[in-house]
Amino acid sequence: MTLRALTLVPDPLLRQVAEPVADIDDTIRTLLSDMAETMYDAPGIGLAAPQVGICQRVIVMDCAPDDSPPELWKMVNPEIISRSDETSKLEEGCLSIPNYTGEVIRPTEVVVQYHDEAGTEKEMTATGLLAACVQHEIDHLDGILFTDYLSKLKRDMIWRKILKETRGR
Ligand code: GNR
Ligand code: NI
Repeated sequence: MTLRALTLVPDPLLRQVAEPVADIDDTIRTLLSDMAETMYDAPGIGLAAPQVGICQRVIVMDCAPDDSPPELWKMVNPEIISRSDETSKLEEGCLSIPNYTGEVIRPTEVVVQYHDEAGTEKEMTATGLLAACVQHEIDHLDGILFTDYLSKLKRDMIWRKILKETRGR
């Protein structure tokens, strides 16, 4: 297992739409393990492949509380196939946008179809933190960041600061 370098804003890679994975092979399985290691090391509760510079539709998540056993999810080509009408508001952060958070409103429950690392098609129903996380990760695959959901005022404030901090990098 290898730690991979995190892609940070304002890298344009974070705005690309990731390609579907055609073949779930050892390269993808290695990517999934490296992403899991990178997520735990950060630490974070989820990670999408574009955040390690790979524009493919691959995500990992573990939203289990620190004092319970790990619950690692590895998903290839995840797709939300249904969303609840009910919504929840949660304070989100992103490993690619260090030091900023914001409250995001999303469907409370989603059903996700995906392929596991063996290539088997599966479905999962997520609620609570896991639901917010899987939506946040799938957004990354579509070039969407949590700041896109904030008010224009908050979004402009965050991006003005980010561009100032990263000027000349
Ligand atoms: O570590 C993370 N925490 C988090 C908190 C609330 C909602 C979503 C997340 S995902 C984030 C890690 C990350 O940036 N994944 O893309
Ligand atoms: Ni993120």
